[in-house]
Amino acid sequence: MKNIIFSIITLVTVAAVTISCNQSSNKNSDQQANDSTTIAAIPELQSPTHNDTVATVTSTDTSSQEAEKSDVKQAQKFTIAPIIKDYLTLKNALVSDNDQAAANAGKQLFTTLNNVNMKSIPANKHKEYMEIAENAKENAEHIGDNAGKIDHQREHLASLSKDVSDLIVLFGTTQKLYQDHCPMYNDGKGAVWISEAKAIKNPYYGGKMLTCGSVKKEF
Ligand SMILES: [Cu+2]
Repeated sequence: MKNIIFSIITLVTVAAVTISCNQSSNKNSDQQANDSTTIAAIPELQSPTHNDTVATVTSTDTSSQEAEKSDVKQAQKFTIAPIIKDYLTLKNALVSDNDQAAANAGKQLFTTLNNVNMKSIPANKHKEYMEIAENAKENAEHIGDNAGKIDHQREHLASLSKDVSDLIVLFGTTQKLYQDHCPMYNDGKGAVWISEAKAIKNPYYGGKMLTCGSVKKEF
């Protein structure tokens, strides 16, 4: 295995040096510095090949490596789609001034967030995801517990919508989504929400001011 990688590195290094040499036959100290930069970058460049080789060679190997491979698969599969789905149900319940449906959707969203397998999230996004998800869970829980208090549910929607926006920025979305803005909510401080449709339907005022607001961003 090491020999194979070493051979590949050697080949690539030779290729890199050859390219440098073609550019100029004068191998001065600057160029030597360039060459060492190329070499330093090689392990990273080689990693996809390395992984492929490992996967082939160890297909009959230990269960820990099998687990590692399935983690990689899960990481590729992670999507915020189930979170978005529950959020949109909640948001639409508040558009319809339906506090009970909002509470049910809040509970569902809380469960969905709790069921996220952290192993499925790429390691470099763990910390940021955790911070957003903790806040989102608290908002979802309060919305779930406050049927009969729609104004309080809407206060939590304002905070939850920021969390969902952050998740979209962090993980992307395959579904077309809009970030809308209501300038009046919270004593004129304003609030955003995420919508699946371009037409404005304001979840902060519902039937009282259904079309108040505008599209700020498209995802
Ligand atoms: Cu609350």
